[in-house]
Amino acid sequence: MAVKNIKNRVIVFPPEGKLIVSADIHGNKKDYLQIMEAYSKKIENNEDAYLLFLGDLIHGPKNIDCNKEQKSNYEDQSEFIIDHFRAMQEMFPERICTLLGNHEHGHCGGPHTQRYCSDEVTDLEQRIGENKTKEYIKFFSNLPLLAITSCGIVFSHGAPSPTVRNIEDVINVSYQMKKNIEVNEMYLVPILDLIWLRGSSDENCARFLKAVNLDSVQDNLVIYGHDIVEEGIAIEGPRHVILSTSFGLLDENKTYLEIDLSNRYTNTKSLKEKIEILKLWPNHKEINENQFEFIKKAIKRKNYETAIFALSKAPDSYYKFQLLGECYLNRYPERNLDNLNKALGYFYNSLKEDHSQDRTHLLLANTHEVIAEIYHYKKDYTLAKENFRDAITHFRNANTYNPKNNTTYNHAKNRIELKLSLLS
Ligand SMILES: [Mn+2]
Repeated sequence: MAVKNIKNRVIVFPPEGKLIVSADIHGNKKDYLQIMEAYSKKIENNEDAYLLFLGDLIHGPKNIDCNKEQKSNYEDQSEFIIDHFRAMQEMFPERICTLLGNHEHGHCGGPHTQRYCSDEVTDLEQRIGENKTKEYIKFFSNLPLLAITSCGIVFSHGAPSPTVRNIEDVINVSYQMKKNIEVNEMYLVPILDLIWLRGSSDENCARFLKAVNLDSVQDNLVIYGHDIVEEGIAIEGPRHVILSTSFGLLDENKTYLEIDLSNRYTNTKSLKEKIEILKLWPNHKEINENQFEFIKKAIKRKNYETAIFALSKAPDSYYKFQLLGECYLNRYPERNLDNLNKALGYFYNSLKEDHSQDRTHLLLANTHEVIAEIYHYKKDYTLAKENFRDAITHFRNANTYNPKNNTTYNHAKNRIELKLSLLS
C-alpha cells in the first residue's frame, strides 16, 4: 500500500507493514547508510516496509576535528544524503519519507541556522551550486510536517505545538516567512513552531493528538526528534517520546524504531526494547571492559594464540576484528603470507563495521606494505605494486579520519613512492 500525501504537509501511513523511524541525521553519512541498510534488509526479505526520517537530514560539522568530542567527529555529507535519499524515493515511491526539519526549512522560507557556521543554508547552497539549489529548494518545500498512522502514533520533527487547533491548520500552512526572520522568533510562529519546540507536557500532547486526529481512530502518542537525548530515547510520559538516532550521541546509544503499523500502541509503554526500540550499532563494544583488558594484555605479551581464542568468543564488532587482525599481523614467529592475508581479511571486516577507525586503516596500510615487500622479494612485481598502492590508500584514509596521522601519512607516502619508482 502507498503512503497517503495530503498537500505535501501531512502524510498518512497505511494500517499494515513495518515502519522504520530515524531521528536527526545532520549530514552523518555513516549513520544514514546504517538506517538505509536496516530498511534494505526488510525489502530483501520481501517485507512490507516503510521508512520515515523525522527531519534534519542535513547540516553537520564541516571539518573533522580530532580534538572534538567523538560525538561530532564526522564530516558533513548533506549533499550525498539528499541525493541518495531522493534516489531511494524514486526506487520505492510512497514508501520512503522524511519530515521537514528546522534545518531544511532554512532552505525554503525559514531562518538560516548557524550551528556549524554563520549561515549553514548559504554554505550548503554554495557548495552544491545554483541548479542543484533550485532542485533542493523544491524538494524541501514539499516535505511534510506531520506523519500520522492508524497504529496510535503521530510523528513530528519538534515537540507538539500548542498552536495547532486542527489538522487543517497543518495542511494549509505556508513555509514562506517574512524575510530576515530570526531563529528566536520561530518559537512564536503558529504551527511552524512545531519544528522548533523542545519538550512538552502530557496535557499538551493529549490536546495536540485530538486536534490532529484525522478519522475515528484516535492516536495515542507523539514521537519527535530535534532535541538530543544522550541515551537515544526518552519516554517523557504516557503520551510522548523523544528519539535520537545519530546527532550528538555516542555510537552505542544511537537508537531507531521499528513500528508495526498493524499494531495498536495505546501509550509509550507499548514501545518495547529490542522489538520497537533498536540500537543503530548493536555490536558496538559488546565485549565487556575486563575481557578487553585481558585481550589487550595478551597481545602486548605477544600471546597471540590466547588473544585469538578469547576474541573468537566475543560478538562481532569493529574492535574484535581490529584486534584479530593485529594478532595475525604480528603472529610469532613467522610473518608469512597466510597470516598476513588473514590479517587483511579481519581489517577489511573491521572497516565494514566502522569505516572511520583510523587505527584500522593504519594497521591495514602496514599489512599491505609488508605483503608488498614479500612479493618484491619473490620478484612478483605486479602484486608488489598493487599492495604498495593499497598501503598508500589506507595511510591516506587514516589521515582523512584523523589528521593527527598527517606526519605518518607523509612519511609513508614518500617511502612507498620511492619503493614504487624502483619497481618500474
Ligand atoms: Mn532540529
